[in-house]
Amino acid sequence: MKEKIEEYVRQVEAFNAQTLEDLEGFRIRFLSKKGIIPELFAHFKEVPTDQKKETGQSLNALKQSVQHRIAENREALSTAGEGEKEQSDLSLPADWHYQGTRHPVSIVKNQINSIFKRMGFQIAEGPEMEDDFHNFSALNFPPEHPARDMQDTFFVSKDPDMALRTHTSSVQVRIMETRKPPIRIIAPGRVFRNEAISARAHCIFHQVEGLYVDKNVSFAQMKQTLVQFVKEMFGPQAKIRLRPSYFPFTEPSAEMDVSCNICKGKGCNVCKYTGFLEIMGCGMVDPNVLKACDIDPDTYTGFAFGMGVERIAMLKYQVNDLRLYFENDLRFLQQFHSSMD
Ligand code: 2NL
Repeated sequence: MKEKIEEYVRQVEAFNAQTLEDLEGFRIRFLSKKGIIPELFAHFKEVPTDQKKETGQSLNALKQSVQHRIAENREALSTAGEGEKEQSDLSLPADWHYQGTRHPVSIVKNQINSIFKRMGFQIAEGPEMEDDFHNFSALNFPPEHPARDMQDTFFVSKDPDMALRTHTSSVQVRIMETRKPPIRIIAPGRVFRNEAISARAHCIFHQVEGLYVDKNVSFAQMKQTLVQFVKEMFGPQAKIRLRPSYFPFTEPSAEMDVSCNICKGKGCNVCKYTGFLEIMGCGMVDPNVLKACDIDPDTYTGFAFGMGVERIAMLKYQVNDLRLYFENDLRFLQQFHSSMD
């Protein structure tokens, strides 16, 4: 077997196909199911024990050199003839070069940021991987809350528990821990939830959350802030509606709807004949959250809100399949333009 292998090594080294067909023939001769290499491996068990190590090594080396030769030869064949290409017609127009465009999620996120910036909110950022305290405990999630379940959250490590943040509230907790009121911030960013991907859900999405903590901050101020946001985002005709809701981190809590821009509130299949579309959650910061961040809830109050950027983009652009926002298909992305690019 030793001599046979040596002979094949010489053949492989000397081989140089001029066409892809020859190269394929070479590949079949050595590597196909009934080819030389599998056959040698099949006879390997007959090799005397004291020669097994050496023979095994040279057999593996032969196999590698065949694979290497094929790759090298294929590369040489595909670059052959490039010399001729250089003489192509220089008077032809240049190949089309695609200019990138701002992603629709970025366009909408920038627009949200800029509306709140003009109302005096600062932009805050924080880590995407969070500990249990900043993502859950400080936000008044009880120990057995279902959001802490592995089915809902991407955990990175156990003890200490680290997870990909499920909302950007964790950023606001970090700001409240380190700054004294007045605090007026928005926290835009990526968030992660362990969900099956569908037209309506994605395991990564973008959020903008807002927080205002000071003396005498009221629910009425929250409402007017959000009315102003909606009018700038959707136009001066836009109306809002607040419905009672529940979040662990706010009390009282509300869900906010905006009047449907398609049917102007008359009712259509986009708003399911209600005249309104749900766009965000909001409420007064729960005293337990302020306490967890060392802010005295008897002196200070606050309001907070959160919205999904993709959801706002879906309403604004009437593109109702969430997956399109994550596929990076240029035919989709190039349809969005913004003056804020
Ligand atoms: C939603 C609802 C909401 C908040 C987020 C918040 C943050 C802190 C304290 C209290 Cl630090 N609240 N954020 C409040 C209400 C609702 O988000 O549907 N988001 C997509």
